[in-house]
Amino acid sequence: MDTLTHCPYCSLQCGMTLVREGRTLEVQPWPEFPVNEGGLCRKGWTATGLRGHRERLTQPLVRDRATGELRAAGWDAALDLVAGRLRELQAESGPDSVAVFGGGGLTNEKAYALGKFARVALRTSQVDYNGRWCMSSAASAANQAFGLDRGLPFPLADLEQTDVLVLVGSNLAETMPPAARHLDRLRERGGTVVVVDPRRTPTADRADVLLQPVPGTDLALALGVLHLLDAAGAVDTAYVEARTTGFEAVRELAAGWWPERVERVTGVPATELRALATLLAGADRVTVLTARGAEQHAQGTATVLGWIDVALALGMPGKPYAGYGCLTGQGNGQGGREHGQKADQLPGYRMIDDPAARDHVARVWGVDPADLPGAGRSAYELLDALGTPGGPRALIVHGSNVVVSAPHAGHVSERLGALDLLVVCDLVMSETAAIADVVLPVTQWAEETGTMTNLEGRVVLRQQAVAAPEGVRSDLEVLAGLAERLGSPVPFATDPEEVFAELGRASAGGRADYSGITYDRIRDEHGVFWPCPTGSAGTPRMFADAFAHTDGRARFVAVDHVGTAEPTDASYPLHLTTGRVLAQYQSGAQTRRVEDLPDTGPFVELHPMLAARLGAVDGEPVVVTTRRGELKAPARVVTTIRPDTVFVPFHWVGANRLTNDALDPSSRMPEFKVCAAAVRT
Ligand SMILES: Nc1nc2c(c(=O)[nH]1)N[C@H]1C(S)=C(S)[C@@H](COP(=O)(O)OP(=O)(O)OC[C@H]3O[C@@H](n4cnc5c(=O)[nH]c(N)nc54)[C@H](O)[C@@H]3O)O[C@H]1N2
Ligand SMILES: Nc1nc2c(c(=O)[nH]1)N[C@H]1C(S)=C(S)[C@@H](COP(=O)(O)OP(=O)(O)OC[C@H]3O[C@@H](n4cnc5c(=O)[nH]c(N)nc54)[C@H](O)[C@@H]3O)O[C@H]1N2
Ligand code: SF4
Ligand SMILES: [Mo]
Repeated sequence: MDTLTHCPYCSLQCGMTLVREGRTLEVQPWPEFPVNEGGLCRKGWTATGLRGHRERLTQPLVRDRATGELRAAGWDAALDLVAGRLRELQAESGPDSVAVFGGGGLTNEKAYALGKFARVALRTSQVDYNGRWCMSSAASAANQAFGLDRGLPFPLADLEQTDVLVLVGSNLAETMPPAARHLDRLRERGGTVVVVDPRRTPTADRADVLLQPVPGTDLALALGVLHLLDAAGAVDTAYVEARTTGFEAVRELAAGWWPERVERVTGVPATELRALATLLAGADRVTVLTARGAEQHAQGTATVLGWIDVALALGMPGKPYAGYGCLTGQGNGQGGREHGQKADQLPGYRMIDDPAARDHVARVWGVDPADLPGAGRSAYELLDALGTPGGPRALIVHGSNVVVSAPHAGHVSERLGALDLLVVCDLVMSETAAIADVVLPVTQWAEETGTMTNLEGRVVLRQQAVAAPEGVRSDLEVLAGLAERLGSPVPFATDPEEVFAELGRASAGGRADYSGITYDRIRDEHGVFWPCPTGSAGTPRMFADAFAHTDGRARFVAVDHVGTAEPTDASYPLHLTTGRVLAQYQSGAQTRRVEDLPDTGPFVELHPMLAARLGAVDGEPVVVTTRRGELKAPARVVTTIRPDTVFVPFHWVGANRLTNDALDPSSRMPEFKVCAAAVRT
């Protein structure tokens, strides 16, 4: 039996065929699916490695108060217990004493059901998700600049037809390997790829130009580019006039960022900056893409806005094979932020404080709009408030392993410890599940059906290929079971296709309108791009004629570089940055358990010059300290990193004990990508 489906991991959502023979399940290519054309990365090829894994959770577990151990329990007993405790806590401390935490890896159906569950069954405002840590700064910037946020406003393959591609803080050769084909094809066509990254990554190895700035200085770099473009008369004034507002303020600001000043701040030689500006000024089609390297900063939104300003000054957004895009990250990083698991949002990318949005969604849900709570706390602020006076006393987690992946993780673990009740729904005993009071085992990707929205805004269908192990329920069933026990005024559907149809109705008329999309259409068309109102063909390319602001114009936003939240000093003289390696995914809860993927543990990348000064030896342990914690891990001495910067991957416990919880004022994204650190042997 062959099933066409998509990978369980990143936002590329590579198509794959799952071939079932007897009890075995094998990953095979799906060559016709256009996004990856049959290619997969190592994680995709080994994705069935968690099936039948000995550490797979297959029964609910409840912590025994006397012994402190987790003990197996029946589903009814576990759900009764959870619902009973939630009711008690809410009776004592009000609806907001219960919080819900979701994930950008959840299907659209789950993300939708989770948001509805929080607002309708729990009537809590306290719901948010790990997408705050992922692309929220790019989302916030795109909403400000274009009036709408869809990661890539064009199909990924369009990259091949651009002339200059600038990747700011993306290591896509390791984080979405099949996408790197487009860089090669673009270069074969004579185009140029520019990478901006403090490390010479495998992506930089496939590029023509590498700029290696000090972490956290990308905005200064963007302002420097704008300065030079303006000075050279390379601003597309006709476009600026016809399609944008706000350029003058940006021009004034950029005037103060002459190349030598940019060099002092970013460490990028003025000659390299000039060469980049010349390259951009001479190109017909320029595409700028940002990823986490540019975004995961306390000034992440401003940084993305700075690069959008560059794209707008060149007249690119809306032009074919050019413009700005963000490479989203999690499997459903895009859809996960559209359907209501975000603190300030209702389905269809509607805002929860908009009366018309509340009316529309309440009608679909069959409740009174007045009963819907308002906006709640953002992800980190929510975790930070757990167990504090006035903060949530219970937390339900679906699809995130915050003990490993949250910034300032030592503090987050303390807050989790202060809860009256922690419920974690997961497939495996993640580090977060391991400290929960109740663990509920859920189905994994090949065992269930649901839609995901990939980095292009293409809605794809993951189809069930095998039966779930006995004793395991889907997230939709868990939510429905809890909702019923909590006395929800309306029932919750458990059939994904039915939930998707309801989501479509709830999203109708919203910015992310899915109402014209059906499972059958997705099957027939290799995915459907939103916005897709009923009767629409879908929208692969956006902004050709107008941007989504009511006046149809894009906004230049003047944003100045202020620097990182925690500058280096004598005690912490180095920049610490964090990120990914090819073979592991996120908190590693899934991939560390896949036998065929190398599990190296954390390591500390540093430059030979720094290593020599510290007496650090390749392969021998070093200790990284920050104001928040310390990590001992083997040194990896590499010439590819800046000598003033160290890099630690975050797939294992440890990196986030070090990271800073400073937040971007608008997206509330934490500054994962830079803090001040010291290293010793
Ligand atoms: N193998 C693998 N692939 C993944 C994932 C995974 O965990 N593993 N996760 C998925 C998810 S959720 C996401 S969000 C994406 C992330 O995809 P990427 O954004 O490509 O991944 P990162 O490694 O977090 O960061 C990218 C680069 O930013 C650089 N960087 C660090 N600081 C700065 C800075 O201040 N400025 C600039 N310009 N660059 C900087 C790092 O050196 C790194 O090479 O990957 C997705 N794909
Ligand atoms: N230092 C540092 N920290 C970072 C980052 C960084 O670059 N540096 N990147 C940040 C980014 S971009 C991201 S996206 C986050 C990600 O970090 P997390 O939010 O921790 O993401 P995952 O590791 O994917 O966690 C998903 C968990 O849910 C489980 N799971 C998977 N599918 C399902 C499902 O369908 N239902 C349920 N109930 N559970 C499921 C998995 O087994 C796993 O335990 O990390 C952030 N943390
Ligand atoms: S690139 Fe992403 S979606 Fe594709 S196989 Fe690898 S992890 Fe899966
Ligand atoms: Mo992410």
